Amino acid sequence: MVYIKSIAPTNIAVVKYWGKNPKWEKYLIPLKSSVSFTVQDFYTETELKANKGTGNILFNLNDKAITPEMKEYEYVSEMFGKTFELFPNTKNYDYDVKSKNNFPTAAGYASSASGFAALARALQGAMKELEPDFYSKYMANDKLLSVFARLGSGSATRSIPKKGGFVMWKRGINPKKQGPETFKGEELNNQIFSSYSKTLVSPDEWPEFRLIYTKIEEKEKKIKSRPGMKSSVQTCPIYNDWVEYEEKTAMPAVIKAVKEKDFPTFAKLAMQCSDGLHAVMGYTYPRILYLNEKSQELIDAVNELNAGEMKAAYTYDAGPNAIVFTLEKYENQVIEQLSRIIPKENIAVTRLGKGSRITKVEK
Ligand code: 2P0
Repeated sequence: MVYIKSIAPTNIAVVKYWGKNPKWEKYLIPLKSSVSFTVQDFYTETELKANKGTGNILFNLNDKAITPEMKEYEYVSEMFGKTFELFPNTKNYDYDVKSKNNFPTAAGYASSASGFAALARALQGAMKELEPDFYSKYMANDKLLSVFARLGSGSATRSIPKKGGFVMWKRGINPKKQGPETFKGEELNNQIFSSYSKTLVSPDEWPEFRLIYTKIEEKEKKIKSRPGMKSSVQTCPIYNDWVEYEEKTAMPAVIKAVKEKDFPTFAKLAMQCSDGLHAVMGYTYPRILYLNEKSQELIDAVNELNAGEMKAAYTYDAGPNAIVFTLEKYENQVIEQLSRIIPKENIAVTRLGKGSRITKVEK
């Protein structure tokens, strides 16, 4: 038996992921690259026990047993299924997994990202103890681990890199390329492993950077990201243009602005990328709408604040809650402005943090 405890932070995308390559859907290969910030204070802690066995899984989320008929169980067992396929020695064990988030699940905060990253990190830790040869050959490398996390949930790949900070998830396979049926063995693995995450800017390179969480609504979202993005890929008429523009123009510009710590340029691009995502959602049939009236009020408040000088940028994912990016020197002013719309107790400030890691090992 081995007991591993791991931790993985959530991450907030600036250039968003919203759609899988239909030919490579099984392996969660995205249609475009994305970049995100690793969050310091919101994370998942996972405890994993592995015993000799045949790949049976027990899963507990936030102190609740997750049973096979539940959606969460389907996601977790799918991830294990693909892991058993790509990393066969992992199937020689039974797993007992307990996962806990320190923030609300499924309210537009990326809990699947930190959850699957923590699980992948814990499984890697277990293999290091139980199957050292297999581990050093196939699982020691964090690039591979980021692929492993991706098999659970796309955005989880961005929570893996140990350094955290500003992370890029490379698309890998070009959407024009053929599907998995045309590749075999090692060649197939090379394709699957071509889409991975790495840190571009570590947290200590931009210590003044702040992320402000605003809780507008705590309800679970109506449309889950997975079917939502699939519907956008299938029906949104501007989808391919959006991918092309972000891949070739917006993302390189965001990366340059973050590397140069050019906040005004970054802030404008960040808001446009968020608006671009919600435009794609709005042009999906049936229309996907995550923002509500309060979300729009917050957008107006941020624009008002930015009238003279760029001080803040909002970003929205699959929910009505905004994350606002700012710098330490503007923090109080931004909070003041936001608190006209949202009670102060629903505003939380955090900064850039480290990525996933093992915190305890017992044999
Ligand atoms: C992102 N989102 O880049 C985008 C922005 C939501 C909006 O990644 O199907 O939970 O498990 O790969 O990772 C949410 O999608 O979806 C997401 P799956 P995931 O952060």
